[in-house]
Amino acid sequence: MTHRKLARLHAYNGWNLLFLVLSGVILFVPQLRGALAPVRTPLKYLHIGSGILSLGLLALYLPLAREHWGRMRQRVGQKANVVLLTGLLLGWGLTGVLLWFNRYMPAGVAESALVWHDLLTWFAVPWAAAHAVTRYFRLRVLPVVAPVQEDRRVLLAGVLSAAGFLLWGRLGRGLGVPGLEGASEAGDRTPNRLEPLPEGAAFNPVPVSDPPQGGGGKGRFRMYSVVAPLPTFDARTWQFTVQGLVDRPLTLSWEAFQALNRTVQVSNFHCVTGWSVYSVTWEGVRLSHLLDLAGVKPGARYVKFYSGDGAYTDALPLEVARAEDVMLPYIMDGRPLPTPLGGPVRLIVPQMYAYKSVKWVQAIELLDRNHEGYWEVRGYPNDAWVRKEG
Ligand SMILES: Nc1nc2c(c(=O)[nH]1)N[C@H]1C(S)=C(S)[C@@H](COP(=O)(O)O)O[C@H]1N2
Ligand SMILES: [Mo]
Repeated sequence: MTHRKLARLHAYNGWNLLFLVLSGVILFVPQLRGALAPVRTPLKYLHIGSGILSLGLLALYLPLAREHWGRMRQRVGQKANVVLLTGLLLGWGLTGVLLWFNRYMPAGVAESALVWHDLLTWFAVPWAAAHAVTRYFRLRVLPVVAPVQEDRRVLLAGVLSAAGFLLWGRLGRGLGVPGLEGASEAGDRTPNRLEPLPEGAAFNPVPVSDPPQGGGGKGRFRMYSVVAPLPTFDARTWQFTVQGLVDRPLTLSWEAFQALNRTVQVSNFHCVTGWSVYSVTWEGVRLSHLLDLAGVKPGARYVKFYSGDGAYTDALPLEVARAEDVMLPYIMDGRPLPTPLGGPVRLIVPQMYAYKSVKWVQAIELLDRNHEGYWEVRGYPNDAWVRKEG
């Protein structure tokens, strides 16, 4: 009886784990953000639900564990699998719950939870694959296996899994999968290695600070874009416009934009998915300065931002838009803002989650009503205030 129960639990757990890993990887891969944007939020909740289910299955296993353990006797490999899986599920569960509620956690806690959640996944994927393959052969092809042989097989699975883990790390890095880099560098807060501006980009040279400002951000940006390939711009045709409820609509060339009063700030950057970059030095134009130049009409209550990628928008209430630290930087850590991170010019709203910080921003519009941004209409909270720092 127990045996059948165990077999059923094992099957449910296997399928559930497959869904967890697939949905988790889909949520993680930056290149899928645009294509899967409409289902991102529902998928996240399915993933959370599936995670809760896996903890439920673990709870159902507990009363059977003692008998199961006794039955395994000398099969060290099997025992190791059980311990490993239990550890994985508990680790995923704990970090998953922290991530689920990351908006109420200090940023450092959310960040570690994210790094560990990812690391456990990169370990589990090759292990589960190796386990599934060896188990398939054991059940179908080699029905009678002496425990010793079986242990060898499990050992092989372990070795394969470790090899896969390392290989994936290499591959992931090669493919520029950002989480892996973030994970391996979360401990040492080295300055960002900046990518140079793309060949032929006519935005060089930006008159960077002399001497360069800032000691370098701590942490790593995960490069996000909802469009692919990334947009490109040319300094000769690039324009920044201020329109809507203003006295003097503005159209600024790249030269004119750089001629605006420049300010510097050091601030932290938080993504709502849990990662952060600390102490980034941003240099550029204060949004309130631009608003004053254009002259905001009395009826205006919101500022809408348009990205030059043609897809991404967001908006801020006018009071927020006028805050000291809301700015349009084009220099980051003393160097021209790299194109993947929103260069030549992006928006920065340090006190809100970074989905408000529109990249490649090229136009702003003063409105008398709110505009729901790209991610807000796709399920991100309208309240983007960061509650906790640390
Ligand atoms: N145009 C545009 N701006 C954007 C996004 C985007 O996909 N496109 N992603 C937002 C989100 S969710 C985050 S966390 C930050 C990420 O900034 P980064 O790509 O420089 O790391 O940009 C924000 N601004
Ligand atoms: Mo984000």
